[in-house]
Amino acid sequence: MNLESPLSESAAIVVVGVRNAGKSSLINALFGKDVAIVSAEPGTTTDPVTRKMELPGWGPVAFVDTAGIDDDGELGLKRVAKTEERLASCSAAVFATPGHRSPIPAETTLLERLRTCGKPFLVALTHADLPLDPEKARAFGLPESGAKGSVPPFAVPVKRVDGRSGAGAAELRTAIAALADGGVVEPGPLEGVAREGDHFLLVAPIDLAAPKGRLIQPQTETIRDALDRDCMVTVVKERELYDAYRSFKARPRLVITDSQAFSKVAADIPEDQPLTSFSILFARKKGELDAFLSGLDALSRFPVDGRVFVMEACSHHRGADDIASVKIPRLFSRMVTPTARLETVRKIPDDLCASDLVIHCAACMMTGNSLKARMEKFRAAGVPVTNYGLFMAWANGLLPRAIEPFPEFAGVRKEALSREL
Ligand SMILES: Nc1nc2c(ncn2[C@@H]2O[C@H](COP(=O)(O)OP(=O)(O)O)[C@@H](O)[C@H]2O)c(=O)[nH]1
Ligand SMILES: [Mg+2]
Repeated sequence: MNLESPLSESAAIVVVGVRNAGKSSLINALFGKDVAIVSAEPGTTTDPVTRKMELPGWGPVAFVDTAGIDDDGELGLKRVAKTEERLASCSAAVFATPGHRSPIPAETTLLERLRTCGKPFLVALTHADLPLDPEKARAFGLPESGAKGSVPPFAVPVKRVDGRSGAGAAELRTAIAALADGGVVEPGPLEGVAREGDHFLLVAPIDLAAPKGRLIQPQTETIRDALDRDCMVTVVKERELYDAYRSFKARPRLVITDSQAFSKVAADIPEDQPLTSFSILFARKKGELDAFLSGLDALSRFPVDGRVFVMEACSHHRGADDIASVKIPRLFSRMVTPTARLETVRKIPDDLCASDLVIHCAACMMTGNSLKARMEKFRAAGVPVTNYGLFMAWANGLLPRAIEPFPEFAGVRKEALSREL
């Protein structure tokens, strides 16, 4: 099944190995159709290809084809770097190695890398239609043909597949499904916040930047999570919020807004109504809320002409009042310093070190692991980082209110108030 859902909803399983190991053929065998380019010419897979399937234990899971880890030349090294990136952000890996050829040093290095990266992985011995190389058999704990005695089993599952005919693909799929328990599974956005029967009020601005005919990822994921937890959900635009709110018999457990509408929403609901934003929910879901909160400290000691990268993870339509290129810069100049230099970027810039702060988007299209890999880069560069939602909350005077709904921050508002008094 080829599911057209955005990447972040699903885990990613990356297929790695040396050139010509049979990685692309393996993916085709797993899907039972040609999704990846197969060629006898080494170095054919230049850009990782991603396709999804539904696997027990994983739900929709994206398979990522990669270029060989032993690729060389200038372009080749770029491809290797991309593969490394994919490896850093994946949930699990399949190590593809040709069963008919002896192990080579690049494979030993890659295997060591997989062993130490802490992610679940398994070994797929491709070319199962050809005789198994004795050395490879020994390396992966398989009995050599004709050899006597037993061999110690390899630490992770080892499966043989014929990438051309697809023989062994079903067993491989089952083994990959079984990796799910050890895989990293993100909690739902309402984890720890929702109890059965709770009512959530979602504010979803439908402006020019909204995609045609559908809701955006954080909205759909939150609605689904609320329904899964047997909660009620009401969704309104900011214009209907005032009347909708007053039509309820009881106050909602939580109001969740697009952070762009924070000020209007806060003005339309009582001061003691729990309120947060989708981007704050998602920062928490991806395990980075604490890091983004401490990034806000940079605002109090921000250099007069400091530099800020406003970083988006995906391309979206930029409306006239775009959050990244208009709203955040406007608020920044009003609330922090009018002479700051803000740049909107989509990739981590080469001169990251030269910036004083990164304001990152909600990362709703990124997996927790790929956000983590990005956060590592910011840390390594010594650049503080926060996100859109927390910056907007701060700029609108809604902190700590916007984090108080989470059990780990319960009572922060009272604490902050008593400190002020
Ligand atoms: N006999 C046999 N050939 C295979 C198998 N898997 C891949 N090949 C061939 O090996 C070559 C490289 O395969 P490919 O999947 O492109 O390798 P990649 O570079 O790792 O993606 C192609 O000619 C494939 O047809 C297999 O299981 N058996
Ligand atoms: Mg390939």
